[in-house]
Amino acid sequence: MLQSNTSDVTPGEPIVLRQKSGGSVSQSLSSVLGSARADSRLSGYARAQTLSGLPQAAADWFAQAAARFHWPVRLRARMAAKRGSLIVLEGVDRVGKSTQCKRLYEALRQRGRAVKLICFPNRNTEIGRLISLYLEKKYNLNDHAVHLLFAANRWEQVSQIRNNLEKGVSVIVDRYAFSGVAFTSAKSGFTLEWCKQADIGIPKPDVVLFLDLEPLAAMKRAGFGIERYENLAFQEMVHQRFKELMKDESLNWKVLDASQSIDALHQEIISKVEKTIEKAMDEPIGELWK
Ligand code: Z5A
Ligand code: MG
Repeated sequence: MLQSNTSDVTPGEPIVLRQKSGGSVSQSLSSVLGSARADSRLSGYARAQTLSGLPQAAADWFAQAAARFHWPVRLRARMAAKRGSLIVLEGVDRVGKSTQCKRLYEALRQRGRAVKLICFPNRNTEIGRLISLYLEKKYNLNDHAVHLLFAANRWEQVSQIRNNLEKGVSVIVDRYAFSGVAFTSAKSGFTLEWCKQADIGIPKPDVVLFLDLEPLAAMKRAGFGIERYENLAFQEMVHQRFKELMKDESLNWKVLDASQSIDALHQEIISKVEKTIEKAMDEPIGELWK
């Protein structure tokens, strides 16, 4: 018989399962999962979030086993959990992406959703530090090279994003590959197609919320004009490039009016995101532009 080490489960913490009669849990699970998978993925420990990535037949088996052996309610709930959603916020500079990402993160947490917030560029990695120096105009880089660095900065977080989604955690992303393509292709000599290549295959967003505001209005907001790219003519070109990317109907673009108040925009975002989370939980994780 299986027993767990805890009467309650904190999201993200391992749950230790033991057989009362001696044999390992992985032996017991191997009859369902196949021995290699059970041993390598569980090896005596069952992470509730790992279980959420299982095929339906295995998930059903766990649900039945949980009921039969009276596993704690929250453990059962997490075993039945589905995948999280990848939610991207995009737009030209100063439209309120970071403000809305934070509001969304807090709102989803308060509603009891498992959620992570990340942003690109992630300036905390080695690649990100180089990008940051470039944006602050302290370091010059070839335009092709810096484009590839922005893409590499996303690839270095792909497994973390995927792991979170698989264990039922939704991931909010402040700028993604669309910024990469829009900003580089706004420079002369770059096509959208060339710019997309380096990001082909990263996790596909379940929704891309485009905060739409004319660059002239955005540049009147606080903080505009400090870094590289922050000038009106360039931002207008970037805005055009985003519009071209939005023609891709294989992606779930939602265009939102970013001139409205922070609260009104937040309400619109949360309602779209709740629908996305409910819908995406039963779908496989996609690969961008593949
Ligand atoms: N870049 C690239 O080239 N390639 C890539 O692959 C990627 C990025 C990922 C740095 O980005 C640069 O990198 C960026 C694109 C390029 N280039 N530029 N220029 P960043 O994300 O680090 O940039 P940032 O400094 O955070 O600015 P931002 O993201 O553009 O701003 P925002 O996040 O959209 O806005 P905010 O910080 O939330 O709000 C700005 C101000 O407006 C602030 O004072 C708010 O209080 C105010 N605000 C927000 N919402 C409202 C509303 N609704 N009404 C009135 N005022 C508001
Ligand atoms: Mg921002």
